Amino acid sequence: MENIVVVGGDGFCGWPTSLHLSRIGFDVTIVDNLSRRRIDRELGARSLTPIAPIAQRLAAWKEVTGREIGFENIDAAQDYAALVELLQDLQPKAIVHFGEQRAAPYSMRGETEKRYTVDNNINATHNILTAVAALSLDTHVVHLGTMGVYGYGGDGLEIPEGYQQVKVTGDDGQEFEREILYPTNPGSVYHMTKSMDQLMFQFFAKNDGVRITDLHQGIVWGTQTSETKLDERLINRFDYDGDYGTVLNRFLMQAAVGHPLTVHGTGGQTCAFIHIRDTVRCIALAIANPPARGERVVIRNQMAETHRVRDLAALVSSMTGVDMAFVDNPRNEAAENDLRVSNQSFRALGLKPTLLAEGLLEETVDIAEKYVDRYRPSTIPAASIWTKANKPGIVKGVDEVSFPEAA
Ligand code: NAD
Ligand code: USQ
Repeated sequence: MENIVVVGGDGFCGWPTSLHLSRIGFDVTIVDNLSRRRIDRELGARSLTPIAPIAQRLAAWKEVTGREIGFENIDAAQDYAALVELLQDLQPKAIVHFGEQRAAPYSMRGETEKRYTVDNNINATHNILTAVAALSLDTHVVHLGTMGVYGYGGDGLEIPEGYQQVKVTGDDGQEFEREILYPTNPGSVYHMTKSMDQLMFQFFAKNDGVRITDLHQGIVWGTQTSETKLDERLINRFDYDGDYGTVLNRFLMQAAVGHPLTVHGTGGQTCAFIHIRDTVRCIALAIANPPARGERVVIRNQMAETHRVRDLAALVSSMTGVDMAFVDNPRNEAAENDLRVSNQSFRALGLKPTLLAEGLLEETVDIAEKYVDRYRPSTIPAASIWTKANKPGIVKGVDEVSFPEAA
């Protein structure tokens, strides 16, 4: 049986991935320091869905399927010796690396959170790569990166999968061809750490021959997979608070309680999305299709479709009858952007993604409305402000806002 280590396997993407990989026959060991649960307590937030403690989750999985998933409470950024010992012992076929602080707003709260995000994310990635190289393992490192490394200032150029052919003109007018990492343009300290991860991957692939796949993932929506649905103790987390709640989850939760949908600015930001069921499938596909030793880092864009924030709000509003509110944008981001992204790589591997239109109702009825009693109103405001010039969100009437491209 082949071992897979899932770093961050107690989190939103990591938990359903661990279950799926276990179900398809891998021996899975989760490495997680449970920092995400700690941050929830720090913020006074909690998942809308009642997630069980990790020990109960694992016991339930064994009870329901007869399969065992191991768990090690290791901080991948700080407990290097423990990480090395585990990898030496397991000699995993792959390490799936989800173990980073992933909220852009949390990473912009203040000095403490900025420094924590950089320390945690950079060290975790570097420790994993250093350990794999030092132990001379043939392990495939599969990292969850983000579409945000490309920036969201797009003007319609299709974003390629990680690399870009360029021509550089030399002093004497001669043209040189180069293939470079697509220029990064991070929009938060969190996204900046993902840009920095890319350079570490490039170096360790070149210098140590580490086999690496970097998945540039869009915003993940949806909650449940076929595995997490098997028993309520296996339920996945659903974040809707101002730091960790992603935009669609926030709108769905707000609609369930009749709170106006908090559209930032004019809602002209276009973002990439993928359902959690497809995240899980993509990771299995990435594991099954590793780069050869010595090959450059494989970069795959892991997204299904793009949507403009105000269109999402309008969709949720039309489904539920709850109004949209246009609030001052707490972020420093382009007010309007186009986004076209290539996702050829996963489509060529056979991915047929779930689209928003197919899953939205299930999400509303089975999650937002079902667990509405667990909602904490105090966690709705987005309290993290990108730059000092920005003021906290003020709800404006729809009539006060101009819509450059409004339908
Ligand atoms: P999450 O916060 O729910 O899960 C991350 C998990 O990693 C948590 O369980 C946390 O306790 C653990 N962790 C963090 N630092 C660790 C450390 N130093 N050592 C051990 N464990 C540690 O986040 P998520 O939504 O599951 O995201 C997982 C990964 O996918 C992240 O790297 C994120 O950047 C990426 N990603 C997420 C999304 C999304 O929409 N959720 C989109 C694109 C990319
Ligand atoms: N937004 C609103 N109203 C809200 C919340 C968000 O209008 O109440 C807007 C934001 O201003 C932003 C967009 O919605 O323009 C997306 O914000 P988000 O919080 O849903 O997503 P983001 O901050 O980009 O981060 C999430 C994950 C992160 C992942 C990233 C993928 O938290 O881990 O890397 O999505 S991507 O966006 O492709 O970079």
